[in-house]
Amino acid sequence: ETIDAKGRGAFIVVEGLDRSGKTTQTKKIEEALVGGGYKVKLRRFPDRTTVIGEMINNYLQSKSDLEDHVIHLLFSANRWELAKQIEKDIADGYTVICDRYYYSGVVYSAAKSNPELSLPWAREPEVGLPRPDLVIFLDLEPEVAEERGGYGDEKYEKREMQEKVRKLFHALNDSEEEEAEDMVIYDAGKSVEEVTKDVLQSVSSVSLAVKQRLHPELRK
Ligand code: FDM
Repeated sequence: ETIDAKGRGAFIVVEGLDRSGKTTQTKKIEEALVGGGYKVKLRRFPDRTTVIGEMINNYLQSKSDLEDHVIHLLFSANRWELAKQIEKDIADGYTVICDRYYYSGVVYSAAKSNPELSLPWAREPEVGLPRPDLVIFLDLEPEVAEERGGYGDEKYEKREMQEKVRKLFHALNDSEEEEAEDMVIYDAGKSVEEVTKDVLQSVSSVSLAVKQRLHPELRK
């Protein structure tokens, strides 16, 4: 008899700057959880496979130019169009590991320093989306990111932007907002193995807490 048959899965988000090893660590978390007998689904935002995702992709590759509020709302709409599916997967017992989520959404838009697009404005469209059980922020100095082979050539992969984004991630983590409660910061400047070790400590305790039904409901 399996008492966990109807238990929900955990919702885990990995956030970070470009080159911080998000994608690598997401895969490591998946491996560890699958090894521990958990059912896992991976996701990433932006999800470029939808119609909205295609518009975002064109913007990031500078094939189209969009007004700051418009692209912000498209990133948010891209989460909303997949929110029900994420809720369903979690209810079905899958642990969902997500490479970027609304923390990137808020911080990258606010980093543009458009006086008409403040951080509080940026948060508003995200209200009501499924709230993660854990957000891992992989922190990296932009200098180290550049040593790691430099950035790609998408829209935001510039030193100045990365520095602002990093400051805003820290500001969000130091704020009174609920985002701060969810976030754990790890130094992504260490070796892949060391970062994985750090990250898995948080992941294990959160997945176990969810499995033991200490947090029965997914929050919004
Ligand atoms: N990004 C990502 C945003 O500006 N807003 C968002 O809501 C999300 C999810 O898109 F520069 C930015 C962050 C990054 C770019 O992300 C593409 P990936 O992880 O490199 O695909």
